[in-house]
Amino acid sequence: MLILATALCMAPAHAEDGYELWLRYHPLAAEQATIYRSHATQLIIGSATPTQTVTREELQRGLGGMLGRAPPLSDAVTSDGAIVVGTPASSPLIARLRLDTKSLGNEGYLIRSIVVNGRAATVIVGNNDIGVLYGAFHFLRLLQTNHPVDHLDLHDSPRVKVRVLDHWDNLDGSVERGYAGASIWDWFKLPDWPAPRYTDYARTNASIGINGVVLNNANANSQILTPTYLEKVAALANVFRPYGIRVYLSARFSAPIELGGLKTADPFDPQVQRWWRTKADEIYKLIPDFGGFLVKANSEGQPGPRDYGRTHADGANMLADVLAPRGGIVMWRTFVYSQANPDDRAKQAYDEFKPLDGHFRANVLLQVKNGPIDFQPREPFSPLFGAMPKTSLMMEFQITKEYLGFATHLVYLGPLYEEVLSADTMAHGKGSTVAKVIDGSLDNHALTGVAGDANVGSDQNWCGSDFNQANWYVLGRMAWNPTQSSRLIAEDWVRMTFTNDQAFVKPVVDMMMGSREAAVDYMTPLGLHHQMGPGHHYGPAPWDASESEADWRPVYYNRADSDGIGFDRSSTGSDAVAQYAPPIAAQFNDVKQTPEELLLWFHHVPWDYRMRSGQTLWYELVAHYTHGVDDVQQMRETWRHLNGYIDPERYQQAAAFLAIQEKEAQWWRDACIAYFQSLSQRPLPPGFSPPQHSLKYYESLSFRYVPGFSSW
Ligand code: BDP
Repeated sequence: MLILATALCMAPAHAEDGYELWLRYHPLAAEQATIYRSHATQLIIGSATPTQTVTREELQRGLGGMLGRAPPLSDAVTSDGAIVVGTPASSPLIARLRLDTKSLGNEGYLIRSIVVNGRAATVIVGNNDIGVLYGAFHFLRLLQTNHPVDHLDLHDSPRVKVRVLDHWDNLDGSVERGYAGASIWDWFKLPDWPAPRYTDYARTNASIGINGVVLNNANANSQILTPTYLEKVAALANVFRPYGIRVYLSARFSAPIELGGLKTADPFDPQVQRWWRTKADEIYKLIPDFGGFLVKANSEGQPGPRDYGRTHADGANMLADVLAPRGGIVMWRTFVYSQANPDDRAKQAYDEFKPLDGHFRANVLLQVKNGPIDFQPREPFSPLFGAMPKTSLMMEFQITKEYLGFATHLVYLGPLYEEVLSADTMAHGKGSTVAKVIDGSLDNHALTGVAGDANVGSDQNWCGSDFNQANWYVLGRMAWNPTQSSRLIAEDWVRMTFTNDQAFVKPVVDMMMGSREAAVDYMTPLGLHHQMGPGHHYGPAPWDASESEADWRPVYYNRADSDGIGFDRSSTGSDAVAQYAPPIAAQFNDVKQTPEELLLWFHHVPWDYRMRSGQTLWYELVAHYTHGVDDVQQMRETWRHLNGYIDPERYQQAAAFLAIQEKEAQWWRDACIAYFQSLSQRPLPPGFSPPQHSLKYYESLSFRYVPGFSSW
């Protein structure tokens, strides 16, 4: 009771709406603030450039908010506790310190407790303004997470060069697979009204090291390349520039036809090449630091070079040549499959791109989704990682939870990202992790990247739920350093977003860390995948065969029948396993060696197959579904005990969303068990409750208006 009362006293007085994300800068507890104030007596920082100015503003805002007052600005260190911020070029004081900054590169920083003019000081130093801004955010994070700041000696720099958010935002304001309201880009009012929200968006991204934004949907509308829209894009670029963020655009491959009136978009056609060159000139005139193009070609109805008998490399290189003189890059997506191809969809990206290894220009990044299908709750890593040593591959993760419960399910994606990045491709023997492919170290690539398909919208809390903010956060932190621990990142996030109270932090981090496995269990355990409702992907529909295309149908993926369940991708089936390096291929090819969490991804297995537990597959399937629901009940219980530690607004919304999640987890479990039981013809193992409704009932549910799905 006493603990609860203390917690209540510490809860902030004003209503919280999640807008501040993890940059809340609320007053720290008195004792903590007193300690930190002695390390923030003066602020010495320039304002000669826009980035220096925003760095100064951020430090004043952060320190002012947390400590009750911002340290006064000064020119010289005259007391203990000064904070000295800048680059050797921007600050004569820092230049005199002769710090070794070589290893920091362009975007890195160091933060160190040192003596300046006989006084104890903290220096935040980078080689460039942007590194200093990142350092300032790190310093603020130390205070936000109650870290001691008296003996600092840390330095950091990003391991990945291009760290981008891909927005799937359409020009009409809708967001494909967006569950947080309309697009944040108010195209109609741009360029004249650069809403303050854009600045907060840029601050937020800079705080986690995001340095690029693709503004529009990969299913691109060529209108974005018209002069009218380019002016709007330039206005956004102006807002983002001080924060080290470049804008990129999704380019529709057929734009020369649609906008230029040409008869073709053939990348070999000189007129087409000229059109893109002129377009690039126009863009760079407005946006001198334009990042480049993202392209989805010849996939899901999008135009592309294959329409003209050219390869993906031909298409990508044509655009790359246009952008190269200006320092721009092409991010060319490998999410390519075709219904005209009867082969296993999981194999198609590899089949298309692997033969093109070494054929791409140096300023092309192939953007590869983490798994071979499409952002499922669990997939093996894409076999392209490690298979194209002569090509720069970037990672594409989805932040918006299209297949993981949308905005209302609490699913922290950190463990998913970590699982993929730490997976061993065995491309050059043991230790050839996906992270090493992505950071370029495995095959010596300088151009590297990570993209996250954004979950940001115009909802007041940006992401549709407070816990979804953690997925934006972890994407940025892992893009910066793909070998980080998702648990430590979750802990930082909880402390910054909610409270440093250990009695809250520990259970919430534990809950977040287990949340992805819970979703796997109640949706698609043991390697099942793509069992979601047709088109909109809301809820379970393992029986569904209504989609026009075979490989959009859940039945295509589960292949359940009276004998068993699962997709045979072994050498006796589609042989997708052969796309992996030999030791991995051998492991996945053997049903006994395949990790059980991927069993039904790679094998069609009889219902009575003996699992490692000694139980049958049917038993384990039912047990996993049930476990998933139990886990969500446990999450609710955990949250129930945390009432009072944080503000009532965010507490209650999370509680309500967890209730939705429990209801839907139960629905998933029951619908899937009902359907699979109709095929397995096995009784439910003892101790497991039967589905609440009949299979007919679940099959009868249909949903017309579901968020994020634009073709209603
Ligand atoms: C799938 C989505 C679809 C996207 C596509 C893509 O269902 O809306 O357009 O991926 O990544 O996940 O291009």
